[in-house]
Amino acid sequence: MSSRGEVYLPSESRRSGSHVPSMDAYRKMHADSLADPEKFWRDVYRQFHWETPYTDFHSYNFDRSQGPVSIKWLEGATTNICYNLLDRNIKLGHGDRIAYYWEGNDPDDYSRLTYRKMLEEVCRFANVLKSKGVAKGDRVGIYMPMILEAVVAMLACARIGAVHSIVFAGFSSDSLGDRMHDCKCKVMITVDYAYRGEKLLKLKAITDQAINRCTSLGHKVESCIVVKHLPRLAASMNCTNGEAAHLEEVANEVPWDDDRDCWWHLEMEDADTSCYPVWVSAEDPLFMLYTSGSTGKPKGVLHTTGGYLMYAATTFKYVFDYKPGDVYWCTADIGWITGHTYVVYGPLANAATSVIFEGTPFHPGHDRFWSVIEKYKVNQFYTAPTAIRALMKFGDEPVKKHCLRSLKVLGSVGEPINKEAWLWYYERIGNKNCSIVDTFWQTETGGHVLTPLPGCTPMKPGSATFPFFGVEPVLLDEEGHLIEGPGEGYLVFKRPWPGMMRTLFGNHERFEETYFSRFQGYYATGDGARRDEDGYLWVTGRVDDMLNVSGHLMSTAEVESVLAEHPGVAEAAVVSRPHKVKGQCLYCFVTPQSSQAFDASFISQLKTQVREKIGPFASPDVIHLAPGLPKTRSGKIMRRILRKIAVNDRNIGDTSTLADESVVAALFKTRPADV
Ligand code: 6R9
Repeated sequence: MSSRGEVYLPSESRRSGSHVPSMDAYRKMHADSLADPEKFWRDVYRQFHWETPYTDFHSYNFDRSQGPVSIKWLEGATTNICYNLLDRNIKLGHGDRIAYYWEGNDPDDYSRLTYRKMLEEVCRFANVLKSKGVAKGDRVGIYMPMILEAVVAMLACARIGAVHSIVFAGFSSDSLGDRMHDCKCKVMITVDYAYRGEKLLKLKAITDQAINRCTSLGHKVESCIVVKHLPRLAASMNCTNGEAAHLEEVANEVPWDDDRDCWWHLEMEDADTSCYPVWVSAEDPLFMLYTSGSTGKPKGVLHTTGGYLMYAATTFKYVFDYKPGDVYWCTADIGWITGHTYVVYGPLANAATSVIFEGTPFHPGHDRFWSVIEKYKVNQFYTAPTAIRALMKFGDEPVKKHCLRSLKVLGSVGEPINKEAWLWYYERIGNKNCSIVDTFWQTETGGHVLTPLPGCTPMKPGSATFPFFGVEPVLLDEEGHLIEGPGEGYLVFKRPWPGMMRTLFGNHERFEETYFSRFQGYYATGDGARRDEDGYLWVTGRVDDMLNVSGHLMSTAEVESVLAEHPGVAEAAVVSRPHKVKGQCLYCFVTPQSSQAFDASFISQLKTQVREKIGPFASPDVIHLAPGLPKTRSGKIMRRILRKIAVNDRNIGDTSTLADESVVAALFKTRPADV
């Protein structure tokens, strides 16, 4: 590859072989996809099995003044996504192909699964779900680590038309319980224990607490299916006799309710290995996935079947330039949308071979990612800027220990990637020979919406470049006027693409309010973006009260409400502050009750409370004593000023709307010494 100033051009050899060989080809395909969507997507549609064909290709309304917002693709068509991912690929002769190489937390713990074996397991588990009374449309909760059973569980749901609702296994029991209650899930699937790095996680115990919370909120989970994971982990761990005995003891201590709980392996023993797929409508729900909302309560983003299948398949193929025989690895957890679309649905729709990894980048050494790439000869690697930044800290030595020559495409997702991290990824990991795909998208978008294409798009470090096929981004100013040409504004989309969400579970009103009320006729992402002179788009980050810590999106409101629950807290306000590794971190201003001492124990109680109520990734970095908070005369907290105080920037701008200006000086005085 060569670089021209800030632009990095794909090399000649890479260009000739890629699915989209040039920018001219990209521009034509993109223009065609907008001019005649039916023609464009019909070619994709034809690759899949539809039990009945569509009658109405596509209809939508983004404009609330014209009636309810609605998005529909392939109405009249029926299909089954699990059938398309497994049975169809087996019929095409890919039965013996490896669907997943599974790599455990411990390097000695690994296995693999072919497409044929995967189908067998999925059918068996689909039958288990049926035996628990799960039927089409029922919600099934999943709270699991990155093990093959998690994928099996997802596809088993899809096979019988049930809707999976996965909660990341780093969320606390309260967060899990609230989500179970919101989606009214009938069955939960979890594991006894899991290891993350050196830490033992008691997932079944957390699930039990969550089920209790859910019951107290008025919804009863009928069954809980538990994978016995710890004993097999222990077997591969090279334990001393003493450690092994201890783990066995722990394994036997799993909390249990005989009426509700059952073991996965025992249920699977007698289950039939075939299960006829349930044909569902293209617009029937496939899954829901919670994402943070700026008012605090998480939103159950709902995705449907037909359009999502086409979009996951197409983005995977083009954005990773996947070719048969390639080995692809996405490090995202299945608890996030990236894990749904680019660990499971996209790769399997392309009969791809993937690596699925249960561990962390730091265990047993800081070279774990690079050693896994070498071990499986990974061709496409997809991870998050926060991981890249964390690994950069250890320098080049861990990288140099491994041969990374198999790599062709390097992906980034979750937050803007800073130039320094981009260059390190490009030079040290990709050896200046790989395309970097900085993919911008959201839980709501279902798949990539802004992204370079490998071997095609000249790259600029930090820019997500151009829209994917079928996507029409627009920048708007405060008043909703179009920004054409170079400029910065609100990033919105003018029309739906097939993989976009359809609604928020059980709350279409909130769906319309959140995404379609700020600008009439547009889907608002909540992000800002800049367009440069060459037409490249640069996502600048959230424009609402959301923050992105290590790629985990959360709202300031949700953290504030947890802090406010502490009896010693009178008021709390949370803002984000830039962080070298995490991208952003939580900076919390807390006004204690007059009787509450602001001491180390109080600070640690507050931090623990946030970890326990939301999850360890939400742990605040700073708790700042706030004698008062800067407010407008109407009582609104001025976060703009708090963000300045958090970075010790005294240039706070206009303060004319402040009710009490002395508050600001007081806050600068109480800044903790060590931040
Ligand atoms: C896929 C995912 C969505 C938010 C999104 C934006 C940020 C994601 C990005 C990016 C800049 C990128 N984001 N990818 N910002 N460049 N390449 O992350 O979904 O968890 O819903 O987060 O993440 O702020 O709005 P989700």
